[in-house]
Amino acid sequence: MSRAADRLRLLINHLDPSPASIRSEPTFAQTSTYSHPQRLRYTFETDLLTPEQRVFYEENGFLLIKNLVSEEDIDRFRKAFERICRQEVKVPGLVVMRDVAIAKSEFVPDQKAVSKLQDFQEDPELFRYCSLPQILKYVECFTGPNIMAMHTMLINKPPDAGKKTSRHPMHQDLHYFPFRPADRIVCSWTAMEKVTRQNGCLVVLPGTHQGTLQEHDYPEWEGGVNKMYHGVRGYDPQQPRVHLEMEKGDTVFFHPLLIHGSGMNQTQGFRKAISCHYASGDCYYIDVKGTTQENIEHEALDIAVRKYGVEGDVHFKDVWMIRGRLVQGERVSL
Ligand SMILES: O=C(O)CCC(=O)C(=O)O
Repeated sequence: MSRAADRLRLLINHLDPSPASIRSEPTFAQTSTYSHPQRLRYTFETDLLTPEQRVFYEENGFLLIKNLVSEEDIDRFRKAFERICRQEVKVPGLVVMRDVAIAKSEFVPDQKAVSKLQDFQEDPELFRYCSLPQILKYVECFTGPNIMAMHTMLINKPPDAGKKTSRHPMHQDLHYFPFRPADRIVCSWTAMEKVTRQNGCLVVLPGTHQGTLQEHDYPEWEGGVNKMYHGVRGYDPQQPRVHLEMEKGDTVFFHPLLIHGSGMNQTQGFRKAISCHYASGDCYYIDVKGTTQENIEHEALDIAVRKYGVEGDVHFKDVWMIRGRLVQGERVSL
């Protein structure tokens, strides 16, 4: 055990003299106890995370759990994805994205043309991912007992066509979200196959969740950048980074201020991952006018107007209220 974890165990034991009496059924809102022992700002005590894991997340802003989602579930998500790509099902609200390097004329209805699905909350099979009990048990450690699934994605990173467009620029997810507090938001990202540096694994800058939200914009990449792929402006590529190589079913949970992205896919295969951003049902919406998030607000509203044909009185907050689904506890204010 690390010295920090040792100190933490002592601290927790010190603050919680009768742990046995409060530690039954920790995943249920009604029975679990939530406390933030001193100096622990990002995680709750729910009896699931070890002191070492809590300290790790507090210091680094991410936590990787091996083998959390079964092969069987992942294979079912893959089949659901393929059905959507073949246009056998139509999912309300779903956004199907294609890599900027794939010209419209090359359109073929299969997964080769699809780089990402967003907003699959109306697809019962894919949305099952967001309600998996083993995922929610961890999510609860960051959000608390009321949990909303706010944003869903299945990322199908294509083999790079030589223009480096398969990269995802380094960014903070909070840039996209008009709700707070940031510490009660977490992303779960599950590898649907082995992910390596070769096929473009996630890259994170440990500890950056302790900073503030930075300005984001489209990076000036020669080969082009995918729609909505904003990156931290003035990002310094010399900063220490960690490549998260993962096996199928491994899942990483990370804070929305953690700077992260992913590299080029230099293989011939498609690198798949499924993810959900969760927020506490007690989070609240903010007005992003006059903040660095105004650029993404405009873009998101433009898309909503085109997609739903709504004009005028639609706000950034509405776009998120429509997407959000309660997966545990109560929808208090989101
Ligand atoms: O899966 C990836 O390549 C990165 C996904 C990501 O960071 C995002 O979509 O915000």
